[in-house]
Amino acid sequence: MSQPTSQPTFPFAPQPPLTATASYQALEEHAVEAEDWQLRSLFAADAGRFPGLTVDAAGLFLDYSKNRLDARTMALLTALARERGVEAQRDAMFAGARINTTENRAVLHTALRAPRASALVVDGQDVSADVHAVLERVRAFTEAVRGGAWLGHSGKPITDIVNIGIGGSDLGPKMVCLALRQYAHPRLAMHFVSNVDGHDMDAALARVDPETTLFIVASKTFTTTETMMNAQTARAWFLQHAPESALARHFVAVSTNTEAIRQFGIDPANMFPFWDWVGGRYSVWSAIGLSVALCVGFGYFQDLLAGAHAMDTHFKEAPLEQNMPALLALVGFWNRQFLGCGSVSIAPYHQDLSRFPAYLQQLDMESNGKRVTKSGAPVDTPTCPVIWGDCGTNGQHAYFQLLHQGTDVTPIDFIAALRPAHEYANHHAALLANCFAQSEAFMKGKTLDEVRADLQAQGLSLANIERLAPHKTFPGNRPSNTILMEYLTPYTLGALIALYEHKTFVQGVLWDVNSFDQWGVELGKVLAKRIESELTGSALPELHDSSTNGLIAMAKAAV
Ligand code: G6Q
Repeated sequence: MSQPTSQPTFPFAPQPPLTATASYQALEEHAVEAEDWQLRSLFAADAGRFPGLTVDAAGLFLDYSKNRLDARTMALLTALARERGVEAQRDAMFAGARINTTENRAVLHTALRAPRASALVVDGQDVSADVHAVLERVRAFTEAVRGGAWLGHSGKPITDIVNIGIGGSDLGPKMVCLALRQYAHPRLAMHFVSNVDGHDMDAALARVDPETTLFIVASKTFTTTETMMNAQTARAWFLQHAPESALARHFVAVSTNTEAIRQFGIDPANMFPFWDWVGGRYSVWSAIGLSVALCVGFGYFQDLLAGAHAMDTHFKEAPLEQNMPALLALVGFWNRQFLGCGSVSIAPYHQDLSRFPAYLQQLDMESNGKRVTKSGAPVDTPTCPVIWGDCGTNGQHAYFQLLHQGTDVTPIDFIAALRPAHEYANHHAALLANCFAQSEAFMKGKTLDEVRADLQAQGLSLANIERLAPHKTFPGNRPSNTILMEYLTPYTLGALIALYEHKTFVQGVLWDVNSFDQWGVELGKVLAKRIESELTGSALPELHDSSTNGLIAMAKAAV
């Protein structure tokens, strides 16, 4: 890629405010009509609702029928997507246009999972050739480490991999290694250190042996404070046990910054590069996925890429009406804009996806947690909802209470595999039963009359029935999506991640925000630098407010 120039080359004219568009106004009118809709009635009135509001793609199945919408709602939403230029902007992203306007960068994570034959050339640079050259190096390295040809300095095979990175250089690799633990190499234990909190590094170092540990310093910029401090600490720890000449067998780096890697003391031959057009939270497909490739092997890493590519192809080619990422985005947009839902809960009914909600939290909230449009004007509607969640069935015994009976309506994405990777068939039946029962319960609820009838059948007195019935009533009519796959495999996981990436992209286009920058993380970093020097130096904190001054004084007194 050529260096960014000062002038963005994004080819689209500024968008009108969302609320000024004809299709948004049509949706506002429709939302008034839809206000009293009950999901129970929508299902009762239409036997074809399930086949009509479901879609298959890339090994995934999406059921969005348990949302408070109908075919007309979807037609209006797809009209809005067209009016906002979703298809043209999608094509611009795939072609390498600099759609990240505030950083003047292309957004090409899709090129990382495209076959070599796709031959994508951007600004005269053969992107596909660059991507596949690095993939070849990842293949050779992972085969050497996994096969035992790559030895530690004292001649022993590697047993532990410590990935040092944060944010996009941590969340993706960590989530994927956990999700694909069934495919992991039996000799290799994976560790992830991200937090600048020394407890994180301390816990990892306590579990590994310097003779058989490989550290991967994963940082796009190679300047991130947390990662640099963790990498220095790991290096110093390692050098307490081994000579400097041993570093090359135990430290590799993944970055775009060769010079900083050289200065750190890692041999550039042990550096796996990527490019400025890979955003941190979209980087698991790049060499940032080195820990994944080491864990599951290059073949399965390629399957992960292939699943994502299959979803890319679907996203690029399917009409919006049958386009899974677009539909997921439009349904979420409807819930956010017209039902006023301020948060979305992610509920994987698969223990190995336990880190998936945290991964999506960054993907969605760092991408679309914005309040100005691409041209800098305030967005005239709410944008990204809060994303949170945890595994089913655990969540059912904790916060599902609020989801069922609380005052806020929170849409839920249920995610499950139809077949397990274990042999405990009774567990799997119970798991799926809970998943489907929850979405049914959120949809149907339980009316006051139904509760009364139940209590009466149990023989309660009238007084007790009236006392208890309001507490046992469920309003229902609460929206959810269900995403199913046959098995959780590298391929279906790749498709699932890409599904949410493109969903995020489509919503960003609807709101007209730049989904690919993250200026909101900067201010705290700058202030932390200043406070760190006050904590470690002798300077008295005088520049802050009384709260911050007081807290700094307490920390200094505790030293
Ligand atoms: C993601 C963000 C952010 C980034 C981290 C780590 O999109 O940009 O989470 O990944 O701040 O950055 P480095 O990889 O440069 O250390």
